[in-house]
Amino acid sequence: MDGRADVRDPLTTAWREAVGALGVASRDASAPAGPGLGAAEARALLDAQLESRHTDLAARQLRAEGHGFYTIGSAGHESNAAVAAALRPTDPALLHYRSGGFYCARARQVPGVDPVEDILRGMFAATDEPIAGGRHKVFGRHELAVIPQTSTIASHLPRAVGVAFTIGRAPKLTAPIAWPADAVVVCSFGDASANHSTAVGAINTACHTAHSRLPLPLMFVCEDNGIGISVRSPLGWIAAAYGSRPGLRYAAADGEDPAAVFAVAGELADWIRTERRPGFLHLKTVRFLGHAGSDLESAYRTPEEIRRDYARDPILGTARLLVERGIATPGEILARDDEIAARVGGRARSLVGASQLSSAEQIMAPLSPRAPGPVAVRAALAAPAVARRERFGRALPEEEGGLTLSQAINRTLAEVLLVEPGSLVFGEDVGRKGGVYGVTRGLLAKTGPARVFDTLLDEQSILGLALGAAVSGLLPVPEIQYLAYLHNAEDQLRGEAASLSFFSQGQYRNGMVIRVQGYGYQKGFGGHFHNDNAVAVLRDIPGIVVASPSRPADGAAMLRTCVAAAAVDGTVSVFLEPIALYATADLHEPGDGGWLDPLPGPEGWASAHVPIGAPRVHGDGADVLIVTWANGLHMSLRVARGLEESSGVRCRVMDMRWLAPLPIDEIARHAAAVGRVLVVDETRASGGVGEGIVTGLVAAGFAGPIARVASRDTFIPLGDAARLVMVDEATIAEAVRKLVGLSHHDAG
Ligand SMILES: Cc1ncc(C[n+]2csc(CCOP(=O)(O)OP(=O)(O)O)c2C)c(N)n1
Ligand SMILES: [Mg+2]
Repeated sequence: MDGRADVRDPLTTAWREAVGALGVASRDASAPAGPGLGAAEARALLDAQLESRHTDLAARQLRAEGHGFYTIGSAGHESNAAVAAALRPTDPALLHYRSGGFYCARARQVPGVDPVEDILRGMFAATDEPIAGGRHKVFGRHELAVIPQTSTIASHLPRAVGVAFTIGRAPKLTAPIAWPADAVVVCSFGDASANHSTAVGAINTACHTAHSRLPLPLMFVCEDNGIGISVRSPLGWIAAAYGSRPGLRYAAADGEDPAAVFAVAGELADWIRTERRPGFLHLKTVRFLGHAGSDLESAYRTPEEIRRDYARDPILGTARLLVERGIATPGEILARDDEIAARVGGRARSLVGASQLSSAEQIMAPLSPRAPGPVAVRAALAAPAVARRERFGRALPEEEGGLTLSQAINRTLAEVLLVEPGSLVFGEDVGRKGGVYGVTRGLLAKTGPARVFDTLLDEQSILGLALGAAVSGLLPVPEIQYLAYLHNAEDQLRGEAASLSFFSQGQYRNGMVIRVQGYGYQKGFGGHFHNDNAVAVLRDIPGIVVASPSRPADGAAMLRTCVAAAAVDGTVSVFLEPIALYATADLHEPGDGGWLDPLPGPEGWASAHVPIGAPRVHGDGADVLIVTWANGLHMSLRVARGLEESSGVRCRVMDMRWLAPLPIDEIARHAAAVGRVLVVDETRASGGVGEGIVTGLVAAGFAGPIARVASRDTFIPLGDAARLVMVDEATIAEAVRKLVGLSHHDAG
């Protein structure tokens, strides 16, 4: 680490010996080093590669001494530095964990950034690391347009497609985006990762988009070292799989030949920039030093295999180029290596003991910042009266009288599209058809296809579009057609959307509102997948907001809140809509219109504002507090009326409205006032929302009786049998009676 020959690792020894053995050329040093690669650029390439290599070596050395926390490196992949050199520093980049050479090369294009410092601080989990601040070791920096990634391989590809889609869409939008109009998005990944369904889906979406003649300036870079941890990729697989995909231009280059990489990457980048179509760069590399520091490579590779790769070292390739073209002598190159080794080693040493995150509050601060005041102000903003009149025609929403939940959401989406120029509404069937349940009806016709559009049938790509649009500064409102199908794409929400602000300290945000249609009670229609009532996967995602309106007026107000929070705080909200209540008009009697709400006009939006986490209480009963939401509210209000009439039991019914964060303080306050609590949970008994409510009540010190009714731990069957496994009014009524001592069973 200090550059002395006697402590050099075999890899460094091998390439230095090979460089020492290179003959000295007599060429003119000012001659171009290759097509487009000037002498200065070639030297810069070597520097970036050496910086990356020595941070890897330093990580291993420090780990051996008990310092640092991360040893997955880029050694063998440093030819990706030439890819960075072929792009612009303003081209958004989403990088593979072995793209250290790319990162170092890009940093050279932006004054004032020291990539070695950044990478080392990441390894030490230092609080002053520029992107994640000690929360992870990632390549990321706002000044370099490098968006940080998670460790989930390939999970960044759908977002990369989304960013490219947004750049392509930008000329048709009035809202500005974060990237130059002619930017090319670059995303890199490994050869094993190329098989992940996330990668396959993202690449397919890119091809589908190009085939549809929509612009998508995106360069996929597959850094193919032929292996994924210990599993070899079949020979020739990447070329076979991606060499001739419709709409995707394929180019390949060998990492040991930096001039070729630069030329091929440059030509492909230029083509993507002009044609606005996706390209696939197959970058052939080797992997040195095993998968990570903890990986004993000799368990699955022979020493000969490992040594054979030394000849393909990209740094040796650059050295050869410099020498052959007469740009540098072997001696100069080795001296440069010593210099960079010493600098990196010195910096690494000085960072031992760098300060790390020291409190839970500090760690969590960037997770989900909330500014409720500005959110309330934003949520009350309306488009000018003329624009509204033009959009809605004869009847403004406030002039329509009582509306259903689906109508209220529809009118509010229309208002959002009017007042938030960056907002986009998209998903399967949301455009021409106007949604499976008509919730988005008319939006396409009034707003136009640039901002309201149908997507291809892939939830992962729908969320990827949202992730890309949001990180580019727009305000996506994607729709997932059914809750059951969110599971197909869950990592895009959990791993990507929810974590971006955390891993970038808010430097990158992706505020969005994901509308999801869900829950049961569709009168026996549809079976499990259209009646899915499981929300456990949403409740534990750190930082996200889960909104679930029941009444039409709340649907409107809460949607405005979520949109405003996305814009102001970068909040990621899941807006869970109860399908069974979309068209519900009545509450107690047929024709009573008890589930219709008139919507206020803009002058009433401020007073109708529903802050995140604020529940609504119906009635002031003092016998039992029923805590519920969504379909549970409709059922509980009916039960409450029935019980009051039949036995004088008076319930107070709380509609939580928000499933994350749960309004535990308010629940506990009303529980204390009433004394008995019934939780009516239409989701599953295990992992459902009720568990959180009961735990919260106990933790808050509530000592009165608590009962809970929930749906059964099963999938929902087709037909009338569905009623047998979901909470119903009879079960709710019986639970209330039991709580107040009126139960038939108790009466014996
Ligand atoms: C979704 C997912 N599954 C498994 C892993 C564990 N894992 C980390 S790297 C890796 C191999 C990746 O190989 P490749 O894509 O070829 O990249 P390379 O490390 O060779 O550059 C695996 C299985 C992961 N990070 N993410
Ligand atoms: Mg690999």
